[in-house]
Amino acid sequence: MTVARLMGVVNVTPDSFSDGGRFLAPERAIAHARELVADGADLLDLGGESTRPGARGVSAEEELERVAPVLAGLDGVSVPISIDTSKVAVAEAALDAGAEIVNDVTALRQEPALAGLCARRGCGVILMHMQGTPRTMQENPTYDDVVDDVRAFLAERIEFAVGEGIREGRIWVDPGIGFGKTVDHNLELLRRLGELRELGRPVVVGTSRKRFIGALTGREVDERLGGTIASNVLALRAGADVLRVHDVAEMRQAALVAESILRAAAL
Ligand code: HH2
Repeated sequence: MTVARLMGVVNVTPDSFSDGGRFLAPERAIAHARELVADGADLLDLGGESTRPGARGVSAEEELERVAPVLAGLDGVSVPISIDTSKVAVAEAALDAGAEIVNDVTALRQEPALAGLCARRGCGVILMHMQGTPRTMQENPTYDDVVDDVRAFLAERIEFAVGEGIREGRIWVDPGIGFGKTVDHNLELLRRLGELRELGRPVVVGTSRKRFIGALTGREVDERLGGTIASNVLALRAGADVLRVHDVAEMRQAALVAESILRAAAL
């Protein structure tokens, strides 16, 4: 059994759904990122654009202005940094500044040239499923079978990425919890997460503090830690490889205990 890695979220945005504005000042984002590493993050995901439902897009210049000083301040940090962007200009500057992974919630569709950049740089690439765009994705998401549809989409995006020269071994996939999905779609994807492993690539999952947890519990965004941990522990059991979370210390403890139990069961 593999041990899931924890990806700590660092949002340098004024409007992220769970922590918007808290870490917009570079020094606060840098301090927070270092705290996440001390708490046990195996990698960091740094984002300068919110993708929450209804979010407005930002220009590459604005996005870069937000993330560049944070990347500079994290020079030499002990874990790999992923840049959460769909833009070539932002990804390129971030890779120049030491990022090692590009996390694209549009799976190389918004700017297909991002594929060529990732191929040339040999960086890691996260391909995430989203139906629609952040502005429209929650209007009326529909699927024949959400798991089959997401798996087929990711298979097609892997093929595209490999066709553009990205080594298959550098690709991770993500079902995009909350991106063009109803509560039931999210639950079905988490219940059947193991089916995404058939793609043969590591599976990343991001449930942290998301709206479906609020819908199930009636809790506000800063009160969803219990639901976040439950969903991630079950994702871990289903074979998730990377858990993208805001609350690294609590998730590290939960994962350690869950994995110890599962490992004993596997002996
Ligand atoms: N979720 C968010 C952003 N990026 N990337 C991947 N690979 N998977 C996810 O589930 C995912 C993601 C949304 O969460 P957050 O960053 O907390 O909020 P916002 O987009 O509002 O900044």
